[in-house]
Amino acid sequence: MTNDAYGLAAEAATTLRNLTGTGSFDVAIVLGSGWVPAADAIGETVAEFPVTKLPGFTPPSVAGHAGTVRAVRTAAGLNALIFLGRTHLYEGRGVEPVVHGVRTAVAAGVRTVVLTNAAGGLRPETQRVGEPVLISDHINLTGSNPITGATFVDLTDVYTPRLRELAREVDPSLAEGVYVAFRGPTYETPAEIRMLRTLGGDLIGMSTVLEAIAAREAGADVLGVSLVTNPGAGLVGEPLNHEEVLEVGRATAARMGGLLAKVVDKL
Ligand code: 6GU
Repeated sequence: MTNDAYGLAAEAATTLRNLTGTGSFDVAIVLGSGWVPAADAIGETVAEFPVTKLPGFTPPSVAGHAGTVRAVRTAAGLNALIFLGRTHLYEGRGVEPVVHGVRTAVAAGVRTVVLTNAAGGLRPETQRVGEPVLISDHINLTGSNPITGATFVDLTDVYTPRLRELAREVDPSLAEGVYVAFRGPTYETPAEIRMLRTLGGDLIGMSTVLEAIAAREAGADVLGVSLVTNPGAGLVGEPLNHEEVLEVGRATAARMGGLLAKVVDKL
């Protein structure tokens, strides 16, 4: 057994290759809340199993997060690795389990990481519930970072411009926005939501930023897409709940699946 995070990811990648019979993967796709119903559109399933079969993975504790990993062959012949669910910082296991999937994927050959999530919309004047928004940049307010030590990773283009361009070719109606991450698990107060609008945020959630940082550290390109499932607290309407977040995903699965499949086919 290895006890450093990168060694554990390399071990998990070896197990992954053995369990899937796939020598190397090209792309990893992390499906967050609201995106799991879109999984089937991405390609033909080669193998699927609980993430806990791989060293270092913990079972997700959140409804709507299946906690499985699926190896897929896409129409264009790429080997894709799909995580149906993810570990969040608010689960209290620290930052390493949060980024272990991304590190494992990169250790298994992946050069492109697609991160999806359900997010609150901070701009209800221009955003509609059920709409996907490309992440152009992020503000990390989780209080955490997956990198320790004096490793000064450049985050100028965390969300690879070429991949955003490619996504807009697939769907020219896609808006872009800055994703703000809080640790959670509470949703924000209305005062926090007003603060985030002032700071230049467009989307608010509890995931993605740490995985994006880990992917960039490992040299992979990143595409981030949020599904706007509700407006931030106090902006309009009812108090927020997780069931509503999942319901929007079920209603929009076809569009989300089509978007992911077409983007992956252009890689
Ligand atoms: Cl409004 N806030 C956070 N932190 N996460 C969310 C959300 C809001 N809506 C969906 N996920």
